[in-house]
Amino acid sequence: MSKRIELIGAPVQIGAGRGGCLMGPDALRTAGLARTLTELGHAVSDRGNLDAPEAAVPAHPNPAIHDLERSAGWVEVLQAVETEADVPIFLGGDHLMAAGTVPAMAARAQARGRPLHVLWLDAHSDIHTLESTESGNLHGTPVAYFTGQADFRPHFPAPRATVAPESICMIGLRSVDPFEKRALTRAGVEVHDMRAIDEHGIAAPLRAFLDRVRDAGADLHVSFDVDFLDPGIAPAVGTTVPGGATFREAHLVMEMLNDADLVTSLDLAELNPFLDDRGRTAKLLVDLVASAFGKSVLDRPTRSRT
Ligand code: HAR
Ligand code: MN
Ligand code: MN
Ligand code: MN
Repeated sequence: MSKRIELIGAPVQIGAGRGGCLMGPDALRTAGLARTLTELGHAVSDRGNLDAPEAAVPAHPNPAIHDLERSAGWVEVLQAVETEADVPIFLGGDHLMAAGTVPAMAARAQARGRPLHVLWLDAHSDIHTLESTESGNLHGTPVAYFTGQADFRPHFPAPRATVAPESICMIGLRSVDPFEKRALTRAGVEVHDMRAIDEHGIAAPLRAFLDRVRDAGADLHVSFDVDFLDPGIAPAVGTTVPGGATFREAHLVMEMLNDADLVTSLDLAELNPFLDDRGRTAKLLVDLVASAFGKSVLDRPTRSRT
């Protein structure tokens, strides 16, 4: 089915521990994202890259935190995004972007009278608070922020809309700090770590979650962190963790998302082109997005609807 897709560049890089994500949106464009989606029959527009000023916010007592003013600026700018598209695709940018995109998409869903569910594909759970982060890299905090697990004010604005933790499904986790383990349990987030994927496969938990999204009549935001993938196939990320999703596991997730036809927005986060190997990670991401928007082996879904 043809969709109106809008590409929105979010070149955030101060949430990560090293530079490079700034170039993510342009690497995805260079790898042919718009052309690929157009060839699949979609109506694609490109808003270009957003920019964010530093916000005037008080310092935080946690001395590890860096770039708080610029981070707060990005959260404000991204939260304010409005779009007419069926599916905006936010081109990151490190994963701090989700502290802006998810509240923006939750507000959009709310305006349509629908809840927002979030599929979080990541090696990490990113549920640190401003108090608990030891690295001070705020890309490790968006989930705590947009679920309202912690009050980030007066450093960040209040989220425009929040997401219920039970409406989040995380797949791919394999690097979770002790504080985060407790936070995930306390909040009641659905979590499928790589151990569970090894044992049961990736299709069963995803199918169950998609059924839940459909039954809830919810919008679905997919937040795709490049480190969800195994570093052997996706080297262009600052925080590689061995044992990630394989090529076929990742494509299967995307193909199932296409078959379910529930996705209403997507983040592509943490691509660091400075670390890439002749654009191969950027190209893989474009291929994965193609699978999520209709590319299939045959001219019909391989498998019927979930
Ligand atoms: N838990 C670690 C920290 O707090 C790493 C988390 C962020 N890394 C990411 N996010 N790439 O998914 O620093
Ligand atoms: Mn992440
Ligand atoms: Mn990650
Ligand atoms: Mn940590």
